[in-house]
Parts: sequence; structure tokens; C-alpha cells
Amino acid sequence: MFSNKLDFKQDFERRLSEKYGRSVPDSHITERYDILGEMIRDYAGYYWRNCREDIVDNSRRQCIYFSMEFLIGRLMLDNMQNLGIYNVAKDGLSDFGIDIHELEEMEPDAGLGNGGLGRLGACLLDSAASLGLPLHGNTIRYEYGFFRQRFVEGKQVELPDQWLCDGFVFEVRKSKHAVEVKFGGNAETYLKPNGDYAIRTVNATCVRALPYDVSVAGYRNGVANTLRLWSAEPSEENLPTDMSFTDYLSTLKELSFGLYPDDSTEQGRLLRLRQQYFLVSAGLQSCMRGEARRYGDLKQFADHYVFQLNDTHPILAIPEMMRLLMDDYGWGWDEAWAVVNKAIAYTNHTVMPEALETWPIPYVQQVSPRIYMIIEEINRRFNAYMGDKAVSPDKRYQMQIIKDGQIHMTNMAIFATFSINGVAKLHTRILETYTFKNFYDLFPNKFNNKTNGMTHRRWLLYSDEGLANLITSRIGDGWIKDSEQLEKFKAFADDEGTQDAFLKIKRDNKVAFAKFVKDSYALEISPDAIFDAQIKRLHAYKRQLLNLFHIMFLYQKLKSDPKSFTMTPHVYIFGAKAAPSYDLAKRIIELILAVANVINNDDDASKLMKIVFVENYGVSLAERIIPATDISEQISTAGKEASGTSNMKLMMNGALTLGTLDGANIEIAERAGMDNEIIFGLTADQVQKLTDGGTYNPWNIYNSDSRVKNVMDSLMNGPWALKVGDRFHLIFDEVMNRGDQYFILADFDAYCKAADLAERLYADKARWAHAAICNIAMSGYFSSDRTVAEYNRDIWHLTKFKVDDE
Ligand code: NBG
Repeated sequence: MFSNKLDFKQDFERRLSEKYGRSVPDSHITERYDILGEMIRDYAGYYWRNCREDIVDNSRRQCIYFSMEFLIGRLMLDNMQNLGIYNVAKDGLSDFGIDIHELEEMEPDAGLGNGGLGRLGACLLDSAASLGLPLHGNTIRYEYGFFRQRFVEGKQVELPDQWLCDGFVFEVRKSKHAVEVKFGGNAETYLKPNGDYAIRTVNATCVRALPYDVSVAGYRNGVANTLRLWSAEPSEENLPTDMSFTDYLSTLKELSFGLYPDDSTEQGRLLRLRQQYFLVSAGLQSCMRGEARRYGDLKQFADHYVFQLNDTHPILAIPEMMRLLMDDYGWGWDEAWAVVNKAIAYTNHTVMPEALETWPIPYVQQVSPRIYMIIEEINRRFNAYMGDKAVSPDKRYQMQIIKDGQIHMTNMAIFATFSINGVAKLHTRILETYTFKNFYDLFPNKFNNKTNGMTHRRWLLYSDEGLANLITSRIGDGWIKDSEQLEKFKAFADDEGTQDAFLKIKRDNKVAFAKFVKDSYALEISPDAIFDAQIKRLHAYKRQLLNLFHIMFLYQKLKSDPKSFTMTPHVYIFGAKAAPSYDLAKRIIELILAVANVINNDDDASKLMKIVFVENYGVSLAERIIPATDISEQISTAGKEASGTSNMKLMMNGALTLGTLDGANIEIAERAGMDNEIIFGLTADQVQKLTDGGTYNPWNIYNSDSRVKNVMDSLMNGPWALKVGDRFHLIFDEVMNRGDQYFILADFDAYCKAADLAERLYADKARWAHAAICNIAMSGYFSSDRTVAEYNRDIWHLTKFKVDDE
């Protein structure tokens, strides 16, 4: 472990020559990157050991965060910063003539997630470690992460994300912690020597689940937790006799092959279910084995562990925990159920019905007949419970865990777990009063809200250095460990010097992003334009189309009267991946690219507007875009976006929200002040009424608002449509002939007015800077430190490590 520059340099030199047989000048950049990575990993290793010992010595309770996704992004910079070794490493390398930024740029983004849900997991890990709480992530070590997006001939093309091709320097393979996961087979009754009946699974196909551990260092507090990545390998002892080794290999390789690239559609569903079972079975078995080894039995299991299920994907943890306790540890149903009830909590991340998972019974039977038996029994007991509570037959039907040939995973989770939380106030209210209303009536005390957050260290301190320094110069650096101290910055909202400094920093960030855009896409954008960004997954409810229709309208207006048209120059930034099987979303990407092509190449329009659609949007790109953004587009149909988290990151970097009253936008506006955001559109209640009433008809708007008619018609006859035939019919039909499910046209006028207001505000620099500073100052609440502290207070009840931060 190095403590100063000299030690660092010696260690670096020694490792390079030991591992690669090279002197520093003679080494390749990939070797330098690898050695620096190993040094960081090993540095955190000491903290790992201290924390592990602290857990054992104090029988400390731990939380296991089960998530099919952790969108961790790059680790090198954040780890060095959290460990407090960044400057030593930077100066040491610089003495060798090595620029540390070049090494940082070598790191591939670990894209083990789709979007907000996976990124949230990564932020919670950072915050838990920084708060000194023992929380560990468990996920799958996908060989291929979320697909790499390319635009080819105006369309999205998906390429494999080979993030592991040069190895992953931050992981440590832990073969001794491997466990066996059993798929299929038959459940068989047998008589135990003491005369009791028990059930065991025979003839199963066994897969060896092998963990790779990645340390998660807290911010300068001597703490390192673990992100455990489970990989599937052949069993050593139990090879199947009924299939060839090659077949066996290919079925098991699938398990940790790729991330399910879709959070809304039904493809590859059986594999997905097997992956889910693989993850929770491996994770639970390893905790139980450790507990039994340490304490001799599992009597205190629920005191020592709490499991948080990140969305519906890991819900099989419930029957699997029952199975393990009963079949492997010999417990009875009631005792096992009491542990499940005490040890498992569930977070819901969406109300979109297609993402509330249900599984056909035969799928679950195929993955594990024994698990299906247990689910049936849970359902039977749930029905008995509802009978006792005199629940009406109608409601009972709605709440069934098994019905219509499907297993309803959320229904099982709500019955079995002790805590169900939504991820923003509005979202939780919708869960309680609508989505899970019957359950809420039955179990009101289980429901609670935990508004999402993001780590302000990655998303401000490290990615927006200029702004972070400005804040520290005004209020000191206490905000780094205590994000709510950012509120002190509000006192500077009307301070001219601070306003000017903020505007200058924002401009510098825009210059840097403009350079990136020029280098990457050969497109010139002006840092004096408004940078207006919508960066998130492509989904109909997020309404990238609303943003785009407005741009199309502006273009049409300009072309119809170029002389009198004025607007503040705008750069519209889009970043979005569409699920490969989601046709509408892919078509929307094509439309954005087609409109961009027209506008960016039009002499009149391109002076005032540019569209930048960044390819392959992900964590590292977000880190470039967010500091450079003025306007944060958060325009989902109210009631549909559970929370959103890019809204929080943009707020913290001084962007104003142009948004609907949806998800966490509401809490953002409440905190920063309605006057400091640009809020528009239907509310969730209004949307619900329109939906329930069945009276909404987009044709009425089409027929009464010529702007809307012109935009919609241009999907077939506009300059963006001409070259591609009738490709955008699909979009026209979706909006006009399928009822405009997401109320794009209903909100169009309000959106146009809001966009006008944004321009007017922007024209008044002092007013704008005031609003931006209020946003930054009030964003501390949205640090995931606060989120984790609330989970811990209400759900996890972990105590802090006592370790040296030396
Ligand atoms: C997403 C929601 C977002 C939310 C993140 C994190 C899923 C299933 N849900 O609104 O759409 O911010 O979860 O909670 O990906």
C-alpha cells in the first residue's frame, strides 16, 4: 500500500516489470492501465479485509442488494478519488510522463444494466459504502453488457458490448465461494432418519455459480463493500448424464452470457427466468453457507441479513429461500416463512403493466418444479389468509399469485415481504391508490416511499470539477460528505460574482462538449446556444416524440417565413437506446436522426438549431453531457415515470427542468421552487381521468390546431419523410389511430408555451443563473446518501462499520 508519490512510483515500476517484463518507458498504454487498475484494486483490498473482520467480530448485520442490473460505468477515477489516492497517482504518473486521463479513457464502461434501475443500484452501492454501511450488491457477470449502439444509415444497429475482452481489472475471482445451482429435476419425498418426511430435488441439472468480487470503496472512510458478480461454470461433481457435455456447456453459458437488453418486451423470457433463478439461488446459498459456518446454524439468519429485491426480477428469492431452509436445512414451513417475512424487502420501479412480471406456470416448472410447488403453497396460504380477512371474491381474484396460467410475481412479493417501496412520492401514491390498491388495503404498513437519489460524488464532484470547486469556494467542502449542506449555496443565488462564475463554468463545460461533438460527429455546435438535453431510454411514455414534434414545428415555422422567424439558438441533445425488439422506439430513433439530418444541413435552420443524437448513450457520455446542459427535458406522461434519475443529476449540475409533474420532477420543483423550473402539462390525475373517461380523441386536436396537423402530416410528406418512403407511418398511426396513449398531442400546446418561457428566462442571464443556483443548492436531497439513509432507517437497520480510515 503506497502512501506517497515515491512509494507509488516504485510500486508502479516494480509491478510493470514483474507482470509484463517492461520498464515504464517501454510499456504499452494497456499495460499501464492494467497496472494502475491492479494497484487501485489492491489498495481497496486492505479496506476489504478490515470491513470483513469488523463484520465477523461484531456479528454485524448486512444487506444484500439483489439486482439483475448494476450500471456501474467506469470505476478507475471514482475509486481513486474515493480512496483519496488520485493526486498521488496523477503526480506519480506525470513524473513518468504519463497523463492519467489517457489511462482513465482506456476503461470500458461496465454496462451491466439498461438504464435508471441499474444505475440506481450502482449509486446505492457508492452511498452505502460512503455512509459506512455493510451493503453488498449481487448480480450476474454478463459477458456481454447492454448492447453497443451504432447509427448506420439513419438507423440503430446493435453490436455486442464486449466489455470483458481485455479482462476486468477490478474483479477478483473467488472460486472457493462457488455454489451449485440446481435447475429442473424432480421433487421427491423421502423419509429422514428421525421419521420426518422431507423433500429433495433429484435428477437436477447442476450449474456451478462462481463469484467475481469487485470492491466498492466509500468516500475516504476506510470502507470497502462488495459487488459480487456471479458467473456460470460447469459443475465439478454433478454433470448431467442425459445430455452431451457440449449441450450442457451451451445451456449453462447462456446464463451469464448477456444482459437482457429489454425491460419491456417478452423475448428470451425463459432464459431470463433461468438467469433470475441463478442469481438469487447463488446469492442466498452463499449467505446461508457463510452463516451456518460462522454460527453453526441459521437461527439468527434474519438478524444477520436483509435482502432488498431491486424490482420484480429477483422475486424468486422468496420461494428459493423457503426451499433452501426447508429442503437443505430441514426447517418447517412456518419457521421458514417467518424468516422470509423478516428478511426480504421489495422495491417497485414501475407501474407499466408490461414490466410487472408474470411467468407462465410451465416456465417456472421447467426452471424448478420444487419452486413451483412452493409458490402454489404460498398462494394457497395467501388465499386462506384472505379468507380470514373476509376479502371479497372479486378482490381475491385480483390479488391471486397464480391465475390464468400465470404466476404474478409482484403479488407474491407483496404478500411475502415486510416492505414494499416506490421510488418517488407520486409513484408510491399511485402504487397505494391504484396499482396495488387492494394489497394496500390489506397491508397498509408494508408500503413506504424511498425517493431515488444519485451519488453526488460521481455526478458533481468528479464529473463537474469546475462547479464543484465554485461551490466549495463559497460554502466549504462539508457538502461532499453531507450533501444537504449544498443548501448553503442558495445564499449566493443573487450574488453577481457567483452568478457570473456559474455561467462561465457552464460555458466552459459547453465548450468541452462542443469539442467532443466536433471530434466525434464532425458537427459544429455553438456554446452560446441553449443546450437542451433529453437523455434516457427510448420509450413511448418518456415522449421523446413530444420534444421532436416541437422541433419539427419550429422548423416548419421557420421555413414558412424565414425572414420574421426568430429564436434563441438551440442545440437539442438526444441520447437513447431502444430495445432491439421495440419497433416503435426504433422508428422514433430513425425519425430523430432524419429530422437532425434535415435541420443540421439546412442553411437557414442550422444557424438557429442543431440536433445532436449521441451514439451509445451510457454512463460516461452522461458524465460529459450533464455538466454542459442548460435545459433538462423530463416530459414523460404524468403518472408513468416512476421517478427518473437523470432529472436529479441535471438539477445538481445547474440545469432547469422543463418537465411534467411526474415522478421525482414534482419533488425537484417543490425543492428548487416552481419559479425555478418550467413545469407544464396534464397532471397524473388528469391523465387518469382522461384514460378512464375514454373520451380523449387526438383527431380533435389534429383538426383544431394547424401546428399539430402540419407536424403529423409531415411524417408522411415532410422533408424528413421524403427519402424514406412511408417509414414514419408507424408513428403517425401510433399517435392518431391508436389513441395517442401517452397524450402527446394533448400536451403539445402546453409544451410549446413552456419552451417559449424557457427561452425568455434564458435571455435574462441573472434570472437564469439565479434559478440554476437554486437548483444546485436544493439538489442535496437527491443524493443517494439520503436515499440509503432512509432505506437504512426504515428497512435495513444496519449499523456502521467501525474501521480506521487510514
Ligand atoms: C425505472 C423507472 C425510472 C426510475 C428507475 C429507478 C425500470 C423498471 N424502472 O423512472 O422507469 O428512475 O427505475 O428507480 O427500469
